[in-house]
Amino acid sequence: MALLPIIIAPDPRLKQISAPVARVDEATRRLMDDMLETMYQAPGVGLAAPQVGVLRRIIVLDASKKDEERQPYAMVNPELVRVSDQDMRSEEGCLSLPEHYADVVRPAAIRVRYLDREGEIREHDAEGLLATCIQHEIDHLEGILFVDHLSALKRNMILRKLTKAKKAGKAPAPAVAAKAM
Ligand code: GNR
Ligand code: NI
Repeated sequence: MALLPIIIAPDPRLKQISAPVARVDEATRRLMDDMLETMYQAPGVGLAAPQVGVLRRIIVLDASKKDEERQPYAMVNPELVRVSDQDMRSEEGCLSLPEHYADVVRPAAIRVRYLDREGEIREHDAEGLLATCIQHEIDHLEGILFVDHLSALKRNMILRKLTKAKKAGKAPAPAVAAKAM
């Protein structure tokens, strides 16, 4: 197991479309394990492979509460196969946009289809924080960040601050209050 460095925006790698995984093999499983370890350490509720510089369609998540048992998910080639008509607005953060938060509107409930660690096709229904995070992570695989759902004004304000922080050689602590919700 290893901790992987998380890429901070702005960075061209966060804008790329990630490629499907052809086969879930040992290397895929090792990457998923490293991503989970990195996510828990951050701490974060989810992590997408492009955030650690791997442009492959792999995401990991755990939306369990602090006092609950861990509930890790590792998904390969995830896709939304159902979304609710009803939307939900919730505050999002991103390990690649440290210290910035904003409300994003997305479908409240979803069904995701993916390959699990063994390469088996699975489907999972989610709502609440897990549904939000699955959509946020799948966005990463398309090169989309949560700020892309905001007005240009709000988006540019956040991106300008991150650019300044990078120029100042500052790597802000990626604190996303993962389990505070
Ligand atoms: O840790 C995270 N918390 C979070 C909170 C609300 C909505 C989405 C997220 S995902 C984020 C981790 C991350 O950046 N994943 O890509
Ligand atoms: Ni993110």
